[in-house]
Amino acid sequence: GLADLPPLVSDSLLALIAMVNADPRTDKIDVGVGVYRDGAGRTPVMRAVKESERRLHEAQDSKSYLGGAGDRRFAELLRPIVLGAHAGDDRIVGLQTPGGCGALFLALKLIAAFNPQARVFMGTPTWPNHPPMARGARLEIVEYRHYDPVARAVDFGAMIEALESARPGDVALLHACCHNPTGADLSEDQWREVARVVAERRLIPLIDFAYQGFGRGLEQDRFGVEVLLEACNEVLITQSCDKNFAVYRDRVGCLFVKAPSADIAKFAMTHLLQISREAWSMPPDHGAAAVRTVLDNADLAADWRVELDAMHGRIRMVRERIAAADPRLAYIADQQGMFSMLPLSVEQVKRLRSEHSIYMADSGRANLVGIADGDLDRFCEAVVGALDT
Ligand code: PLP
Ligand code: TYF
Repeated sequence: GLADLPPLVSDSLLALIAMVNADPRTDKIDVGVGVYRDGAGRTPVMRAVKESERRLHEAQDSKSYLGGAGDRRFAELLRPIVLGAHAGDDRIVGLQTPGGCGALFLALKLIAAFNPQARVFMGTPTWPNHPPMARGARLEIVEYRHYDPVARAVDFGAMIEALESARPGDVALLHACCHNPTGADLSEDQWREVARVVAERRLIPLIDFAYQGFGRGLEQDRFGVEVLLEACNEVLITQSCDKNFAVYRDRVGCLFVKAPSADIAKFAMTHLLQISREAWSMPPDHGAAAVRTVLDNADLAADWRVELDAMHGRIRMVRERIAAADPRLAYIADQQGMFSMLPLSVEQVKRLRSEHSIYMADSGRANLVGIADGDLDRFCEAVVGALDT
């Protein structure tokens, strides 16, 4: 019966949300779960999204089913943003998914359907949902070290060594930008080298692209995607709009699959629709329709870019401020996206919670842009104090 179910460890990031909410203190600093916050500490609905929702509400005259691929125009409008120079390549097919998680689910299941022997190479540490999702697709995982905690940068030697040991058909799971949890991204030369090894070893790149626009900028952040599309015949890209359109709970994402030919790409799409039919049948519409409406209207698209660039600017500002607080934190200015690992022990992390109501993951991962402007000095002082004890 149900009592025979094995015990589980809960998602530690989601458990942290509950812990923050349960703390009655009013001076809490939440650098736990990864959501963007503005200088006032809010996660607002973006202006262009708000306006597109208004227009949708006015114009929408039906909520009838759209079909398994969801909003096709949504996926089409994302192509130039996500695929850049490869947007017109008819060997690449895309479909709407429930968030980046839905795209990852489909991608891993698709891989398992054509090659159950494929192993998924993952740099550690990685996003805590990656391993269970790969295991859920019954794929074996091979770990290597992504992050060198002493150099506070990518352990590129370990990465290349791991990829060179992979068998043809194995999967290289890569973070396109804004590595979660370390903030340590590949340089352009390193991307070129990864693409060379992945192509030479005939591996399949699975690129998780959840934070486009939060790293170096919208166009710069797809550098790795473009280089791998240039080098490889088979590429999977799991995209999320949840961060860069701030529509988190609406679950907006897209999976792009590049096949060796347009015919094979179309055939792969029939399998993607079969896998999604077994899970959710059709993705939820509203968030993707809102993103589509933004991208389909020049005024809204332009305003989205302005606001996204301002969010990116705040991420850079917060990083510079924290980096300037202490030489031991200087590396934070060289990293990308919302997250970095702070050099703290679990005990120090727990003391920051109890003594300063500062909440970060046990690993020391902090969502730096979670700090409101008015809390930045207090955050820096508390972290530097913790480093000294
Ligand atoms: N991949 C990474 C690395 C993430 O951090 C996230 C965050 O949520 C996702 C995928 C999934 O995104 P979504 O919320 O759109 O499912
Ligand atoms: O890493 C994070 O904080 C974000 C949000 O199951 C998230 O990616 C965390 C856990 C989860 C889904 C999203």
